[in-house]
Amino acid sequence: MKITEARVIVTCPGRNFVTLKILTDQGLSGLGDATLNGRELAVAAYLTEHLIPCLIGRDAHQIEDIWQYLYRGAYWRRGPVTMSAIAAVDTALWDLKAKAAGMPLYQLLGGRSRNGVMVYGHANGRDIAETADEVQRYLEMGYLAVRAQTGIPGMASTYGVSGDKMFYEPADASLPTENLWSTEKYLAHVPKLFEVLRERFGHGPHLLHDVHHRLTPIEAARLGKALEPHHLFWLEDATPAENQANFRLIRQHTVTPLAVGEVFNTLWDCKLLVEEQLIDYIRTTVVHAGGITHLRRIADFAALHNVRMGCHGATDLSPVCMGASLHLNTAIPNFGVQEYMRHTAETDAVFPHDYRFSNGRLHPGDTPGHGVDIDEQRAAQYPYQRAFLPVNRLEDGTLWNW
Ligand code: KDG
Ligand code: MG
Repeated sequence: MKITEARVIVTCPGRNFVTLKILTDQGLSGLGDATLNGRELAVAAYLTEHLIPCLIGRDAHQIEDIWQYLYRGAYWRRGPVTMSAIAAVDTALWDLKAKAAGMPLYQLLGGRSRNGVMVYGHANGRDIAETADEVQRYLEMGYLAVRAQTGIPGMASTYGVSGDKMFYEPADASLPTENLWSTEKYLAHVPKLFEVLRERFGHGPHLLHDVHHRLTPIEAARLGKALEPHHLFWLEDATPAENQANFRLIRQHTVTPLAVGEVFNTLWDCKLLVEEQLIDYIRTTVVHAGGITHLRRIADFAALHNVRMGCHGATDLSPVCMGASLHLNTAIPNFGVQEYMRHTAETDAVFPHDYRFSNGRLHPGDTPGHGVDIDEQRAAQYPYQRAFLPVNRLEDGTLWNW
């Protein structure tokens, strides 16, 4: 099955998505997500200029060899732009292989290990009462796991709280918005949220929280300890993780489970965290960590160390990434949870898909491939619009982590 053509489709049905479509001499086509929020055109150019010319004429079945060719062969390894571009090629090739086999992708990855993929939704509110009502709404929709974020008194905005409850979109302006951050105000408030949630909903639902990289290691340890009575499913991105050894300090102080990795691109970014069991869930995704081929390698490595997968699934990862992720999560032994931030109706119409939500779980469907398509005519109606993620400053003006 020879690759005859590949093209990059950029579309903005409310937010930007970059999709790679690979076509073959057998008349089959495969799709891969290449979306890197706020840096979309860098990946599009990497694909068009540097990867697509190397693909034409290759055997689409040689997924591993093509992965190695694009990774080792480039000399320049790793990084979000490179790995998202490689991921798009890899995902499209797995889609093609499964279509050629006439099987849903999870069958090629080892078959079904579970009946559905537990997902968590995003509850958020301007204050604790509104967040608690939102948690209730998610539980009524059937969710078994809910992430809870709340506005902080004295802060104009914070990560994870938005006006639009179902479709949170932080890339909100054609130049970065500037937010202000106070660690003191945040640390004083967040434990109260989980106290209220446990009082109201008991210990049945899984509750999660995303710090979004804003604390230092010792502050993160303090928060983890304060949250212990409320038994979180996980505390996410408690501190930036470039220096993986920082997590030793957090781990020494708290038994609150930790999740990290949505900004990681390779196994090397998470090696120490996993090897030393400094985290409980690894959040790398199909699109930002080299596709199915590399994410499966991360999952296998994590499984050896009792770390489970908790893939990133914000709206800036397209339905193509979600479809592929659900197939992987259906097959692997060490699945934990999948984030599921719903896409808008416009996005769903551009990307018709087979996956379905029921009773707190997503089901990947059984059509051959990963089960996600693109309506190119509809996609063409939504031209690219530059959009940036915000930046964050401390109250004295110091640039901080968003
Ligand atoms: O593009 C950035 C978002 O994907 C990120 O802010 C979302 O932290 C996030 C999450 O956990 O979904
Ligand atoms: Mg996050």
